[in-house]
Amino acid sequence: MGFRFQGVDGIGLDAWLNEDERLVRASTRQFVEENLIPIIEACNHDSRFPKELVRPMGALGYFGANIHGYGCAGMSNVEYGLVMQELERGDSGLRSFVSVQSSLVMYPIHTFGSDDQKKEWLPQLATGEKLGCFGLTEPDFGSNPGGMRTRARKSGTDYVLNGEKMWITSGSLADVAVLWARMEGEDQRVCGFLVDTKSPGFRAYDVHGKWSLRASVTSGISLQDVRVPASTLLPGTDGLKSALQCLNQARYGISWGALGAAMACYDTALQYALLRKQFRDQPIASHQLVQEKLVWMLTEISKGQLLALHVGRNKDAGKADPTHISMAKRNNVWMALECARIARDLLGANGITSDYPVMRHLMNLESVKTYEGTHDIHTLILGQSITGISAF
Ligand code: TGC
Ligand code: FAD
Repeated sequence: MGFRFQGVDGIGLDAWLNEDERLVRASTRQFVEENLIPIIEACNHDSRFPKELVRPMGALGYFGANIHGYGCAGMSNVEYGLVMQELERGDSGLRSFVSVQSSLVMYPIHTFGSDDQKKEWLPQLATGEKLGCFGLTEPDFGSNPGGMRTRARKSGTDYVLNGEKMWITSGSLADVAVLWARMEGEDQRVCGFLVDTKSPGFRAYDVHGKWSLRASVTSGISLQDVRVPASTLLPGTDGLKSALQCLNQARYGISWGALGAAMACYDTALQYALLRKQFRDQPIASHQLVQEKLVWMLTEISKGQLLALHVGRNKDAGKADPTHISMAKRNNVWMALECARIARDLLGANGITSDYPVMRHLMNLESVKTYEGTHDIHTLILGQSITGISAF
């Protein structure tokens, strides 16, 4: 619409960000404005992941941004969150890609990997020279990954992997897959493996016909007698909780990312409402019902910003609590989806077209609501925390 995005700050929250945080937000916003916004509608239309942005994002330090060492940027968790916010202001698909590379591939290697694994993979993943994916979900086990059927069998000094993973972001792009499998035999623990995607028996195939996250690659992975050396086992993994620990990182990033999508929708709706005239040649922004919708959006975005910032500050202080992260993911994605629906409504018929980003965000957010723990799974996580009773 010819406007340059100025950010959304309804309660003076900018004053709570330090100079480095504002700087990283500004540079990411500029990257998104110049490189993603001009191409994203075409990518979405053509169902194309903009792979040409991978190396530039690596050069800007977005991959594993909150990891220290190994060529990573060593940002704070709040800075990392602001990067996610700005990327998802552009598109949830690009933020998804960065989330997976950072929180679901580099984080487990950094946290559970051997020194050799860290040295081999982290620098190349940080630049984007190598890409990764994270395989936890299976066709029959989404919300309940503990039921997984993928198995790892010890064979001499190797392991042999068999199973199916489904809905895997970047699956067919990846050079390395962090795959979760249950050990066969007496030790039935879930373990993580770093699998070279060129290994014989590893096959990734893309999911087509998605009406959501069209600019992101989503794949199925089939593992048929994939023989991997014992050195591919992530030695620090200790059961399903290690996989869930990775999800905390990604869910944290999503709680910021969803704010970006909400801001894009709010900003688009506000600009539109000020220009669009109906009845007595007045802008629709002059109508009370329209103002109420804008007020609702800004208030909810502000509450979501407070939540994400508080969780981020706690995370930086080493006090991240998974239930707080669940609350932030659940609330902010719900809020963003509501903002997208309201913005779509305020744009009238124009709202359904790709002339505006709103419908794309709306469709993307339907996935974001489902992945990384559905809205209702986070309700149950919080319900269990409040009552001490599991209702899964
Ligand atoms: P449960 O018995 O409750 O827990 C097993 C063990 O894990 C511990 N734990 C956690 N640890 C760290 N962080 C968390 N958030 C944790 N939640 C649980 C727990 O204390 C226990 O430890 P221990 O020592 O007793 O063994 O496990 P459960 O099988 O009953 O499941 C719990 C449940 C339902 C909450 C969990 O399975 C869950 O979160 N389900 C949702 C699945 C999900 O989020 N999948 C995401 C897949 S990845 C993805 O979607 C990527 S999208 C990427 C993108 O494009 O951005
Ligand atoms: P189900 O678990 O079958 O849930 C269906 C419905 O039932 C939901 O509404 C859910 O809330 C509800 N439900 C389930 N159990 C309960 C219960 N106990 N009580 C009440 N309601 C319940 N996974 C990965 O491992 N890696 C990835 O990179 C990845 N990327 C993804 C990308 C996209 C675009 C999408 C859509 C998904 C991705 N996922 C990935 C998978 C995602 O994590 C799962 O889709 C999600 O965990 C939900 O699982 P499901 O789709 O099998 O739904």
